[in-house]
Amino acid sequence: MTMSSVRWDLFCRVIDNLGDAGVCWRLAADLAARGEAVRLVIDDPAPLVRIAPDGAAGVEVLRWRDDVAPPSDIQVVVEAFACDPPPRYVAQMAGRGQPPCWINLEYLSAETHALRSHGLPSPQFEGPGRGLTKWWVQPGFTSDSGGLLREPGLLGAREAFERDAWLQAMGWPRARDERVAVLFSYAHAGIARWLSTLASRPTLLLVPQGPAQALVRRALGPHLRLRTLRALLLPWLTQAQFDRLLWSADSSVVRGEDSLVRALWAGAPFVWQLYPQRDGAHRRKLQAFLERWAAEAPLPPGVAEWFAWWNADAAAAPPRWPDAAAWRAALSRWREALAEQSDLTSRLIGFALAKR
Ligand code: TRH
Repeated sequence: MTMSSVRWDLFCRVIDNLGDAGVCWRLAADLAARGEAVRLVIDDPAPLVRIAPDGAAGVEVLRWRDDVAPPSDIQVVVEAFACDPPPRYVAQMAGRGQPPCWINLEYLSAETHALRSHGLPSPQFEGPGRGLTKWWVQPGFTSDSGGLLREPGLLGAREAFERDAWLQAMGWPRARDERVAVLFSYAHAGIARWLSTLASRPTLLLVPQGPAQALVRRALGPHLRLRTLRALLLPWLTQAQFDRLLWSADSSVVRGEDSLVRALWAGAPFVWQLYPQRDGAHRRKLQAFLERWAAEAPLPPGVAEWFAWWNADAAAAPPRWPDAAAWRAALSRWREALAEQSDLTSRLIGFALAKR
């Protein structure tokens, strides 16, 4: 810890999949790279073993325990996705002469009701945190939200990236005429039909770990081939490798909020398959996302249909592939506008400083 660094505790509960740990890890590593002192308190470190096996300088990972205590010089406490730090920890925060700034970091959303909650205080009138204020930070796509994670230097590294050299180094070389597609999805009833449309042109399909691997194997058979399509089922990648995988793609399918943001920064046409919710909340969330994008750059014909298809339950035939150049251009316009905004970590640091 340097003289000027601020001490942060981040709390994370892994509910499902990789996204909770993925977002918390990126934030922890980004804060530490900027000189902050960070502890990540997590109930299940298993996802980190896969996506961040080497850790990061300046980040200490602690297993969640009810008796974890705030360090004496704690200044900011972030609970991810309203995960409720242990009551004893909260009581100890409340007992401090100068309590730390307490932030609840929400799931990324473009929905208006979510945006309205950004920056709001939640005074604690009862319970172990009585007397404290918890502040809401809502990641989003506008300058009046919490913003998006974007580490310093990320876009420069993406610009300088050479995909064929990287694919070769990873052991997945591309034939000269092959386009590259990435499939990081949940299950989908129409996946075999989608694969069949991909097979109309020479394609290298790269499939990261997850349920899509079994679906692809079932649809393509043990040789993982269909006409001019060949698929590779990938091992676990670090987050830095995962980003580069998306940078290598001519198009991709991504699923949770973290891979969505990474696909945006990658800049190639992509479809976002949201985690399906019984009450259809994911459809409203998708709609808000598409409307936000369209407010920055009109969506080319067919793009919204692709997003709808990937978020539908039925095995209907996939829609016509939209014009890739128009799709990329519409994405670039939004991406450029987003890149002009400050990033989530900078906003969090500023927010915590202002509230203390
Ligand atoms: O894993 P996800 O589907 O997580 C989702 C979201 O968090 C969503 O909000 C939640 O409701 C739902 O789970 C239950 O997708 P997401 O958010 O894209 O996170 C994936 C993370 O895993 C991302 O940080 C990239 C990382 N990853 C790697 O780093 N290496 C890999 O090999 C793979 C497969 C993933």
